[in-house]
Amino acid sequence: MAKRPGTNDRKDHAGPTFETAAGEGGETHQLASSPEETLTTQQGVPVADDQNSLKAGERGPTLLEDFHFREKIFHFDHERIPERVVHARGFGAHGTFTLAENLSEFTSAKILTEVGEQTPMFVRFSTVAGNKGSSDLARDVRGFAAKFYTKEGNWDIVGNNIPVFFIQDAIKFPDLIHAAKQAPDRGFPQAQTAHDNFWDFISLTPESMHMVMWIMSDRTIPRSFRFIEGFGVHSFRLINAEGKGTYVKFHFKPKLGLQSVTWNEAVKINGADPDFHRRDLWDAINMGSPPEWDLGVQLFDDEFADKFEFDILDATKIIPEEQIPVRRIGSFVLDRVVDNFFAETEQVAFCTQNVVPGIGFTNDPLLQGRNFSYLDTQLKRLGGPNSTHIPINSPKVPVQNFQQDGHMAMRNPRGRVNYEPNSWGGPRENPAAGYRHFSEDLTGRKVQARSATFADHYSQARQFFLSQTSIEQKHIGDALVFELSKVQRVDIREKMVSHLRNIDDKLARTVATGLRLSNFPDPIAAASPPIDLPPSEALSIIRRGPNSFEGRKLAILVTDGASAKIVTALTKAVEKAKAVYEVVTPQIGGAQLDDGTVIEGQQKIDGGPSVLYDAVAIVVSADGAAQLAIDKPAKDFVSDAYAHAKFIGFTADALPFLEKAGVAPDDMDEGVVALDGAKDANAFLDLCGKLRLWDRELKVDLDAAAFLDPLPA
Ligand code: HDE
Repeated sequence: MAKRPGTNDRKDHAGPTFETAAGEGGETHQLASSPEETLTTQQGVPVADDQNSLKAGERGPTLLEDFHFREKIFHFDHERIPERVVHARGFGAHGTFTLAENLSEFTSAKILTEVGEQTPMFVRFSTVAGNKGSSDLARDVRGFAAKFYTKEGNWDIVGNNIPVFFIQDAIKFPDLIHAAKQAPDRGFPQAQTAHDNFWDFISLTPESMHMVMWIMSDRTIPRSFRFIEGFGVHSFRLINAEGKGTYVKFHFKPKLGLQSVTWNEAVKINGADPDFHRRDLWDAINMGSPPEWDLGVQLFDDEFADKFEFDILDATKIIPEEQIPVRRIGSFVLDRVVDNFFAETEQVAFCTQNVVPGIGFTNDPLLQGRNFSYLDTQLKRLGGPNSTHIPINSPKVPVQNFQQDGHMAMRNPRGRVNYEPNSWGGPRENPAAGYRHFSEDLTGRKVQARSATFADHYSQARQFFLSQTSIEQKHIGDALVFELSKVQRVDIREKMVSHLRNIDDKLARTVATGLRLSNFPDPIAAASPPIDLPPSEALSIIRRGPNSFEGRKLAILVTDGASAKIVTALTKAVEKAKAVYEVVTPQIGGAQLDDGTVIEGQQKIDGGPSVLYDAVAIVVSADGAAQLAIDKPAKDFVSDAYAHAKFIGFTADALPFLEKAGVAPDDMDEGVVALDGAKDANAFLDLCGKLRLWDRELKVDLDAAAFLDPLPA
């Protein structure tokens, strides 16, 4: 396994590859020497000149007769399709799901009953609010949509990395998304919720308070797609061979554990590498460390549903894992990047209604609305009813029906018959193998109403907050203060604090202090008074931390004359920890170590700030330290790593540089460690497995004051 990212672009492209040609003169111009290499038009006509359009004289007007020029520009003009109305920015990869446990007691779906069966799949991760070109580290929910190409057709779990949602009824979705995305008059702000419209809508929507706790937590600034959970959110239904139904919630659990960055890092990563998450997944897969998740299910019946404190049809509620454990029934690995981003990641079309026999729906009003929405949106986005003809959306089983024609039809049946029943032959219904909807008794009047069982908006929000470690609670407070400080209307800030008073009074006071509210508002009247629920460990990221540096990335900052022995020791320790490293140098050409060898740099210091890494090692010579001590990006490299509570290793010669960067001997804690030899390198990597030294954050953050000492009760 290669241990260093950045040199891993695949060389095995299928399809044509071209040498680029220079302009006038053509000294570097490579010409085709065989028909296979020959550039053609879309009609297959060979092209002789792709550098100059046809003109009436060298300085004359371009002629309409130039069909190659016309076709090339025409095609370019039509390259874009509408971006997704939500989840526009995404990144996908292929993988395989393997079933480990037979669920035939609950479902007839082959993918969930044939142990050992390997099902190909495609996953698209996304942010929700930003446009296609927005930055990866926006504070936002991450979409986690999976398409399983099963033997019985395609099954999609169109999930998120948060198990609840903002709203209870799909009719509010356009309002939520309008409020979150850029304002219609000015077209900004995008890819963020820190603005008046979003918090105005939220402050008037008490049902979103549980989700607010999740989005203000570190879950919305993940370190990598590889370190996020996924949730199907709604209660779905499994249906067994006898037609019996069992409720199910789907979970994806990352094998490398959960991890997030800090907000200050997120802001800086967006500048340093707006593609941070996509690059991370691309590198991990291409370097042979493909990420894996377990597929888990929470299974329950009507008896549980009737006695559970909340309505299982309410998508603003979880079922705590302590109440119904997550059964891990199989796992999936994402081990193949796409060949073409547009063809696969952009054109993939998910739909909650893509289910296979044995898997069905419940009456969750959010799910019901989604079931309508997805097909509709694909029609707009992909331009016609034939999006299943695109390879990424095509099932890997035969498709046989009498649907025909339409834009870009690629799957065109042969023969005379295109209706059913018919006397000619062709595909027929199959009552034994075909999809059967769950047979459910339904009665009721047509009403536009919300069930009273959906009325408790604060209890699980409170449970989530109280289940966090204190540093995670601080981050929730910080995020609320940050977001509400960008809200101009004081009444909206106050209204949010009124809601927080129903969740946790210390949190409400911390936020009020952080905002310097002159008045501490009363709690908002709750439709249903909050109840106290036991905390759930599974809700905290840090409590479940992996305690391992596996899959993480170390930066080794190296100058000329640095110790070759320490660099080698570190790279070996990284390999042992199943992690990766990058060498950061003052110039990209690399650095000459004290044994005369030259080490290649993957990043120049100002292009590789420490926010891009999980831990840093400063391996420099005395001269190197003196040079770095005057360089602002080099000093930021150290001071940011320190402020972001990261583990820092250093060689003795680095001390004066560290001091200039604001890490004086007095500031050194157990997270800043000297590297003298190979043993130290191994111990340092073990320490890095803790990922952060969170206590340090309280020393270096002004907002800690509001957290430690909020308004008196
Ligand atoms: Fe979606 N959602 N959504 N959503 N959603 C879309 O479909 C919609 C909701 C989710 O990578 C759209 O293909 C409605 C919850 C993901 O391609 C659209 C409602 C959850 C993706 C749509 C919701 C999701 C989408 C836009 C409220 C988590 C990206 C483009 C009832 C469980 C899939 C598209 C991808 C995409 C509608 C709420 C997840 C417009 C009406 C809750 C991961 O159809």
